Amino acid sequence: MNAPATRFFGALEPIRFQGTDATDPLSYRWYDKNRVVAGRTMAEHLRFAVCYWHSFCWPGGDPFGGETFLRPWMHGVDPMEMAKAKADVAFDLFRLLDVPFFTFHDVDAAPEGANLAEQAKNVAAICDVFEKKIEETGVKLLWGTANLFSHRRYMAGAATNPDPEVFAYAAGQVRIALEATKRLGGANYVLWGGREGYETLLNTDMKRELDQFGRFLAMVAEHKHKIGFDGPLLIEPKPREPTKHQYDFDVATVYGFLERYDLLADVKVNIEQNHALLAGHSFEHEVMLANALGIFGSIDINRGDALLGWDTDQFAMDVGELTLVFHEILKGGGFTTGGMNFDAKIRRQSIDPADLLHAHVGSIDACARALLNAAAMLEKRTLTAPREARYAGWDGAEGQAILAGKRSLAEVADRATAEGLDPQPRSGRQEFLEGEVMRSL
Ligand code: XLS
Ligand code: NI
Ligand code: NI
Repeated sequence: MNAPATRFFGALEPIRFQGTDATDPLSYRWYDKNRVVAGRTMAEHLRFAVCYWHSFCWPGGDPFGGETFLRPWMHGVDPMEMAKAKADVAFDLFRLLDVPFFTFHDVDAAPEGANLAEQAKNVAAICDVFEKKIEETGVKLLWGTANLFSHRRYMAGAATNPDPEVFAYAAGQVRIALEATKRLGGANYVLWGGREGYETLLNTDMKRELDQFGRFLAMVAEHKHKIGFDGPLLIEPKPREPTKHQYDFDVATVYGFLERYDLLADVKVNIEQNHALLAGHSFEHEVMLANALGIFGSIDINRGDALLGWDTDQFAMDVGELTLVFHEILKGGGFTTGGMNFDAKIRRQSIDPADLLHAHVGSIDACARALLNAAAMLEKRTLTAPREARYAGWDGAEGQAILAGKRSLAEVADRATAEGLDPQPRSGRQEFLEGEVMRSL
């Protein structure tokens, strides 16, 4: 590794699995990448990715104060040289954490162009750098994306902007980012509609905006096929922030949108814990629903704060919650192209390079513990057996006939009347199940 990267994290060796007796805080106690759990290695199950934006681009500011991190690669004069220095540090972190993937927005990695031609040139130059580093390190791209929310041109949205010229600029930016993702062998392409929503209905035509958004995604899907990009497009639901209302509100809303605009064949969802909470759902709710609807794609792993109503994007450390999430992920068959992207940021006071390491190491181990717990619960059928028993009536001949559409309302009602049905309520056994989960952690 070259000099600036080595200077930033010091002369550390990659973090290794050392077992639960280890005392070194920079070791994995549970994440043993080669350990086989439920038919796959932990690395194959978890498919961890480090995100570029929070870990290397965010300077530690908040609405009340500026940067606290003072990263050397944010304080140079030549933007392209700074981008290259940032890439050195980023790939050094990937190496130290021994994670298989990374993710980035176009403007995280490359200096933002003053126009689309310059944007294409800058992204291509960073792709040259990334291509070499991917080749050298074996770290792969989980997904790429375009930032269609930070620049002031996007203040009223990108695809949903009232000005079609903004739509056109966004199309230009997505084409560049999608083609870069393909060039770098990315497994998916993500679209988070950060400002695809509204601040006030007083100036908004929702029907137009939804039609624009649907058309935009259809164009992205067409282009994906045209260039032969194999991975799915992933929409990342979020109900608000920065807009008051975002159209990709939650998994259920996104499903309805994809169905209406005939996009289900090409688009799945990238679910984020903090976004689920903002929408009034639990993380496992969003995963279970995406599996039920057949649109589960990938995870942005982080956590919100129960006392704060915004997207705090903290590193996920709650093994109990993660166990329930992994239970649903494994039950659905696990990841295919998706993975666990650390869309999480260290706190404003976590100013040491080591804080970036501790954040990822802790969260990686939390996910590994959750995976082990979830696999054991599935093996013992801790939740699946009681769930199946609860719905067993539906597996009988009459239940199946109803579901298959072989009974009318009148036929069902006539039978219920003739047989004098008097069904008795049964316990939902919630506390028993909560105890079972607790005993599995
Ligand atoms: C913001 C989103 C964003 C996406 C990528 O809340 O989580 O970081 O993951 O654009
Ligand atoms: Ni995210
Ligand atoms: Ni987020």
